[in-house]
Amino acid sequence: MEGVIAAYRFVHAADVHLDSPLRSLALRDSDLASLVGNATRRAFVRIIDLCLDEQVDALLLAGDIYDGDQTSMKTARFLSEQLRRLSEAGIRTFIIRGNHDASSRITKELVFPDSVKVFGGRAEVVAVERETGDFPVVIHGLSFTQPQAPESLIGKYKAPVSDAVNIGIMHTSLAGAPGHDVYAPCSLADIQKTGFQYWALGHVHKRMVAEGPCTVVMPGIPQGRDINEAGAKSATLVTILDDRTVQIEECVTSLAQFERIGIDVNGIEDWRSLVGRVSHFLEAARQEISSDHLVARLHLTGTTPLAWRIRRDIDLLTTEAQERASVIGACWVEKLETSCQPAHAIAAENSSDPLLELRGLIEREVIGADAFQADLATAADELRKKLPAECRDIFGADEATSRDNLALLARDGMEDALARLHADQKDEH
Ligand SMILES: [Mn+2]
Repeated sequence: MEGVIAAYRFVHAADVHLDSPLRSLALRDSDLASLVGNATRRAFVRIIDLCLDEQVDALLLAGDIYDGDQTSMKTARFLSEQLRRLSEAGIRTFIIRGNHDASSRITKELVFPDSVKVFGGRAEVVAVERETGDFPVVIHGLSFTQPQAPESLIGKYKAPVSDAVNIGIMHTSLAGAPGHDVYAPCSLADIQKTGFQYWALGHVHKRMVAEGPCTVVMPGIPQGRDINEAGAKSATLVTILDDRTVQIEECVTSLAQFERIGIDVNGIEDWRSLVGRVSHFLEAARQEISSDHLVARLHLTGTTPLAWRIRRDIDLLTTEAQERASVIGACWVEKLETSCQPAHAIAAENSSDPLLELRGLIEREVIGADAFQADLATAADELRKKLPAECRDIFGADEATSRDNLALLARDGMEDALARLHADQKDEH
């Protein structure tokens, strides 16, 4: 159309981690395992579908398409097929590599359609083809070739092209994010000072958006892989309007979303009502989510005379919750936890119940004792040595967190043991 300046539109995604292996041992249910196992691919298909539906100009992938050196040729072929769908629709793809792609040899061998630009180890700026009269758009990219990048990469990018809309793609841990390796660290302020209009970031799996003269987006992983990547996950649809202002829209891509659900069972006295309450919370959570499937971790709290039984029969309650979930549909329970307290434990300080006395004794004399703490730390160290490198933060990444978590585990162990003793005591009567 004459006289009308065309907007520039693209989808920005990152950290697809295609075919990432299942990380949760809790996913023992084979149907759930296959759902979550295929979800990274299906989320990626959704990203491609979004590009096609919205007829965008390009797809920007800001690193970690693959999950690491285990990537198979099958995964690479899947990626190539999907990108060909874009190519056939005249949509370009711009890719940088992330720390997880660096160790994958296949990325380097695979031949993509011509419409796909994979940035190399030197910063480059690519001018996008536009109609005469449209504002010029350039895309800056850089793939760091090593799995570690201890220094900021911002300085390596080229200066903004004057008069053009400058879009940068970068893989970075920003100022640091818990659970993520430090990678090309830099501050948000430094990024905003570059004079670019949009920065397409990747690496941190949690979404972050900063708007202003320079829009900076970390879209997060498009499909969570375990409870630590909970919530709906997305890609970002970006429109640069004819006046060059940037508009963003979050588009959900996750097929299944992990959620922690706290369930207050305070005052519930019979098993049937308990299952009813759990089912009610599951159904409400299922209604609320924006992904197709809910994968729930349930945590029961409150004071109830069922506290002992919940703890002792947690496997049965988990199975009941899973059955309710399957009736609700597209709903799964990956784990059920309890921190419920028995009603009388609080009131009966001077009770003659030997188990309550024992509980008080353990709490007062054992759990807090230095000797016990030391034994616990030694046992944890022994266990940690036997674990693969990626699991060594199992009790926490630093000493204080680790100590707190071990204390929680010790308390949990005490409750488990008491629940068993309580059940045996009942059986004798
Ligand atoms: Mn990364």
